[in-house]
Amino acid sequence: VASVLVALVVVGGAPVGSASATPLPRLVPEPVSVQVKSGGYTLSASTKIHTSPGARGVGEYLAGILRPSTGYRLPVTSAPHGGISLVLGGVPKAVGDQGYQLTVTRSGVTVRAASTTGLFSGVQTLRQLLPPAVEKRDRQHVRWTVPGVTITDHPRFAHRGAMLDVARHFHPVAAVKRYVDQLALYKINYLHLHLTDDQGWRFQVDSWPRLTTHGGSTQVGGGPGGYYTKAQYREIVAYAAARKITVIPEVDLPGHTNAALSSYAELNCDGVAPPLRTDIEVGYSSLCVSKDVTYRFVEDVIRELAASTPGEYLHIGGDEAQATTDEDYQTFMSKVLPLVGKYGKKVLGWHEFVKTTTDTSAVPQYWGRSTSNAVVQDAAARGHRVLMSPANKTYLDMKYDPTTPIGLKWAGYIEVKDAYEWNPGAHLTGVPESSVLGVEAPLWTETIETSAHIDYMAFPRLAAIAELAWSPWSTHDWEGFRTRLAAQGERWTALGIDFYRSPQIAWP
Ligand code: TNX
Repeated sequence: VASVLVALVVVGGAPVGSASATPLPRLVPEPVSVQVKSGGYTLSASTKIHTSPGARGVGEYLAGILRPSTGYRLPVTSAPHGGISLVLGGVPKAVGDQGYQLTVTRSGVTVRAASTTGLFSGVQTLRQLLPPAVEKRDRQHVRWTVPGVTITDHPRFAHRGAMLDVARHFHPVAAVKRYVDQLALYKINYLHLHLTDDQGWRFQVDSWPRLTTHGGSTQVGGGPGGYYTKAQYREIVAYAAARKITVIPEVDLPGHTNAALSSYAELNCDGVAPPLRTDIEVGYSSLCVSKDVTYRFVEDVIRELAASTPGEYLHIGGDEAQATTDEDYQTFMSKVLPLVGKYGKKVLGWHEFVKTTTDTSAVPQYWGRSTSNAVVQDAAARGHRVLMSPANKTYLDMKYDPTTPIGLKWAGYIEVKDAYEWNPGAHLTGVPESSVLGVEAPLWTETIETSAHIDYMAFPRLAAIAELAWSPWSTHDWEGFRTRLAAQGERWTALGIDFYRSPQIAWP
């Protein structure tokens, strides 16, 4: 009689049971616990996707991934049966709001979670358990077997983010959606859009129309730029929401505002509008802190942006305000931060702004290179949560090495191992894990012009940051990560992502 249980291996602790004939699934981010069993479920032309009431959207999303490559109909039904089941409820408390359990036996696949967000994360794991060819958009002749596993999983940090700078180079709606789809695969749940900067204003503001018609009309290098209409912005927000990703809009203030200053002469202290800028200098522009019109302008922008934002955060920038005196910066922030609250939102900002507030709901985003920072440490001690984006670890616009054809290098070269080998919960002196809200990987776009550029800079490093943000620190292991990342490469190829083939990884 053949042994039913071939192997039982628990990832994240010591291996249990006999050495496995079944390879461990190569997942990113690594789940909290994976048990490999014998057997497995093979999809067929008659497989159905059963969903609990309220989870139909997740079922349709899964079907949308599976149908083109499998060629199966995969109807989404509410009648319980074998096949694939997405079930709300019946999970232990430890799985929490965002976690899930996934069980695969010969008769089917069951994902259980307390929320559709948890089910969606489970669906991403299920996707990665299928052969990489599942990502292709035309029919593949492959045996679609999901290995027998029991997975229990939940995130280390509630906030797992990526930022895209659409100001330096404008990235059209389709490019943003493509990035959103890629983020979803790695369980990232926030997309921060850097909507305004010296070179361009990309969010339509009805009360100040020249911000986009003039301020959005160019970009770094002098190309035509562009902007999102309110309807297009809504489309991005809805597309992200359908993938359980919340958009965080950023309006960078009071520096990084040349596009606005160029659009409206009255916003300048001297009443003269400067020309549009298409170079990559920073630190030369500032709103006029002493003028009343500045605060009417900022309030109009915040009101319209908040009305387009279902999420809880507005990002007010606040970085590199070298053209604003310390006193003016303090004055400006003390007037502007309460406006965010007035329109029902919480403040996120680049970390330096946090010295201007005692409101502990405001979140500083740490972007420095040092492992100690007095402003952020003091903020954590006062009770602020911190979003971690250390530039020398998480900045996806940094070159991998001196040969990288695009990207910047002011924060150093960042190879895959550099992006992976740090601990967000212990990186900054005086900022313990309990003070860390999460991790975000920013992608500034001074040199990033196209989706192909985004793909090349984000992959593989985005996967490293996503794992740091999701997986328990106890599973952190460079050798294991390298192996699992190599398998992701096949998936990226199937998705048409032309990623950086880091020599640190043994790509197949
Ligand atoms: C610094 S990081 C900036 C951005 C640049 C970026 C380029 C931060 C808050 N500000 O204005 O685009 O470096 O890497």
